[in-house]
Amino acid sequence: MTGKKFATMLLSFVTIAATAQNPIVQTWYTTDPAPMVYGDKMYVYTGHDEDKADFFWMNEWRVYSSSDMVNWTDHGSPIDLSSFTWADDRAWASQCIQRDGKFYWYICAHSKITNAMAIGVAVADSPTGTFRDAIGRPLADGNWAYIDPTVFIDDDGQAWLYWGNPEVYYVKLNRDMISCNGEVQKMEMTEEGFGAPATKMRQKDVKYKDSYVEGPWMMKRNKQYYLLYAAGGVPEHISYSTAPTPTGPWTYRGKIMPLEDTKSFTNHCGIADFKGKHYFFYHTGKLPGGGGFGRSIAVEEFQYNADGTFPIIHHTDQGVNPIGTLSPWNRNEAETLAWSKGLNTDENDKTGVYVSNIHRGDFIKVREVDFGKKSPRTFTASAASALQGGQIEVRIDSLGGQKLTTLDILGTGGWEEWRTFSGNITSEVSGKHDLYLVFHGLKGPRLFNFDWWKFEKQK
Ligand code: FUB
Repeated sequence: MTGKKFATMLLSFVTIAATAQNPIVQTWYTTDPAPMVYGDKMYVYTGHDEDKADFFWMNEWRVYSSSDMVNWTDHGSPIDLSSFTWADDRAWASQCIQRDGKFYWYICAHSKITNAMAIGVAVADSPTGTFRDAIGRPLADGNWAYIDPTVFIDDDGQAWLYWGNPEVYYVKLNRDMISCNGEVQKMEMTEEGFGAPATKMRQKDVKYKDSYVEGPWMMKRNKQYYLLYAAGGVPEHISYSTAPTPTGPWTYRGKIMPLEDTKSFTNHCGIADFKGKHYFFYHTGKLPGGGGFGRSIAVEEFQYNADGTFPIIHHTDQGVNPIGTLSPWNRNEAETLAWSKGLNTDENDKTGVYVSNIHRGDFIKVREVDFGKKSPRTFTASAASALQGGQIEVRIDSLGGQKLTTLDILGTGGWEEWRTFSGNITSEVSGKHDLYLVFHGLKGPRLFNFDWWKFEKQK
């Protein structure tokens, strides 16, 4: 890419930042979103495409959460391939579910036992971990079709696990969620059920309505079972089928997210209801440098049609509206953000997750920061720098908006040697604003790492 083309691309990314909420994570490429509501938060479990990948070379899974659907907190990578002694490659799609106070995270990965793909499960006491392999071996192993698990607990308490490319497999789970009740079954893939019969039954000269590919998402609504999935081959769109029971017979219902220029030839969806709204998660290739192997998760709000069918959902840059506010008086993690440019996150056992790879001109945008009636007196940030540090310029409403202060960050003697820095607020602010933390310093080197920030009120 020429320098001019890259500069133009970056400029449009910064311009989009004025309004965009999609992709919802900008610090890493994230894939295959699986939403889960727990408590007053929406969690999203994702895969992670490596930078500059030329295949789905994926090593870890990640977790994000939000209480307002616009500011997302990065909880890092609680599990990776090394969490499963039997896995050695392809940390592909996954889904987590809560039962009896424990969190079960179903994943797929390449198995070194069978040299094929396998489905595994990790368990934790909290939605963000610490997760560990629940059984030390796969739940189902030995088939290249064993990818993309989706888990679902029916109203009668029966848990079901589904997965598969290019056909759907399923099994009942025992109440413990970590063992199977019976043999793995293959779903009957009929033309009526999925728009085309199973791959080997298809006739060359027949143009089918649609076809199941991968990425199933199982859910139930008003006594009806819904199976959503990536469809149509490469490139993929999202379609769905419904059934009166969890195993069929299925009726093909049509497309949900048709083919659009998302810059990703795969798509993968997940649905969750949160605070009275319906959300559709999916992925695109729309971060700078992204594409088919550099994907990013996104979300849209939607309404079901009156008859319970899905509407057509288009991908947008705008994403969803905020459904909450953020208090500036709390300690806010730097990795809780609505938009950012140029940054990554890192983590260690002591600090947890923090914002890293900060260079001059990078920034964080935090939405819906509610100062109420009282203007703050000081701004405090925790940062660390093995070099000379830099500055955090604190602005509201836009990148060039009203400046509240400029905070000097000094060298602290190490990238994880944290110190707090405070500065006086130099102009008045009240009410709800988007907050911009803009990073300045020497052009070129990394400036500092950033762990958290807060404002303090006037006495
Ligand atoms: O992310 C790797 C693979 O790409 C997933 O398992 C598929 O669903 C597709 O999104």
